[in-house]
Amino acid sequence: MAFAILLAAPALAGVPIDGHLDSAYGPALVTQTTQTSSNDNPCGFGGANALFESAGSELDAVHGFVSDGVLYLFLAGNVMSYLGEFQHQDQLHVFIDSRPGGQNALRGDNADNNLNTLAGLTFDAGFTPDYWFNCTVAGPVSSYFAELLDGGGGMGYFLGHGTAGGPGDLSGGTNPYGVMVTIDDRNCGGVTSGCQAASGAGVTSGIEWAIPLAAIGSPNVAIRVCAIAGGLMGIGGNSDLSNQVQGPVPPGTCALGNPATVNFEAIPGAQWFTIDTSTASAPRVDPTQLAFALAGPNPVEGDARFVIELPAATRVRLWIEDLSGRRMAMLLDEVRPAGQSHVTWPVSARDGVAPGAYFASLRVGSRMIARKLVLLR
Ligand SMILES: [Ca+2]
Ligand SMILES: [Ca+2]
Ligand SMILES: [Ca+2]
Repeated sequence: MAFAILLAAPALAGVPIDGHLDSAYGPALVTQTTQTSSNDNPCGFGGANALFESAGSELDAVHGFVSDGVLYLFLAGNVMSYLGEFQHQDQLHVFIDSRPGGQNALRGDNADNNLNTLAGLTFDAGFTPDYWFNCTVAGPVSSYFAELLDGGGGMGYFLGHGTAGGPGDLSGGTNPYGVMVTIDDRNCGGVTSGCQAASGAGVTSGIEWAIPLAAIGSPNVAIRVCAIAGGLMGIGGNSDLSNQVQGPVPPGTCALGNPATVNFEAIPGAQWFTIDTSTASAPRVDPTQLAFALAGPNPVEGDARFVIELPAATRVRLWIEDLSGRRMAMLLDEVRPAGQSHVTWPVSARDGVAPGAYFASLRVGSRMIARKLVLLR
């Protein structure tokens, strides 16, 4: 090991965001019971691009848990990518009901980003989603977010672009809470093509999210989630929902079609599932409050100690670089909980690092803070 990292806070039960099911998720919360109306993805499809090319969409099962203020959600399956001349790219929609109020029937005046093509979609009675997360894959992963307020007009962002297959980072958008997502689109198991009974059990690749609870109103009770695969027929065209919903629609249900005509209350079963967030402590916070400092004297004679204060659990990177920008050491690159974290760069890990001035740089989402430190040895 090139250097030691000493963290005062307990280790996280978080998982890598790479589109692969991890044992930490445990058994599926809900499993698909119905074939896919959005084509089955044949094994071998996409060749060298299989990581982000799929000829169909299916939501085979959902796994999820909350750890240290982050909701980890794994949707086993695949999402149809842009296929050249067919111009058919499916979208994955994740609706989260985590607080009172919300939109049992989707309004048409939410922050746009394709959400309003779903206007009129009506959920089961009592399911009132407050947040919408969406992603597509076409080489890069693209992800969007919107708030679903009773009166419409909530916040909405393009969260950014990421990379199929991980590591879940999104860039180029507005992502104050550090939401992460990636897709491994290679699944060719799970359900087959059609509308009849099938099982989605056993699929271990798919769409993986890390959603800090602060991004969904910091709930500390069970929350409810509905995931749907939808198509966008033609560039900028009308949306068209497949029968791939979680919780699932019953066997015999084919493509749902125009969202404005879809009413889950009229479809047997619960088109939602539950995740318990009560083990998480996630105070409502201001995402702009972030602190980073050298904890001991500067110049630094022995171990260099840093303290980070996060308003919400989020991905954090901390590294050391010299004054010309050359990276000397990576001290932290993981999701950290809300509150204080302590990081040490021990003198014993500084072989080859000359005495002199360096920068310690902290990156959280789109924010970066640099602190100058002087090493005496
Ligand atoms: Ca709600
Ligand atoms: Ca399949
Ligand atoms: Ca229903």
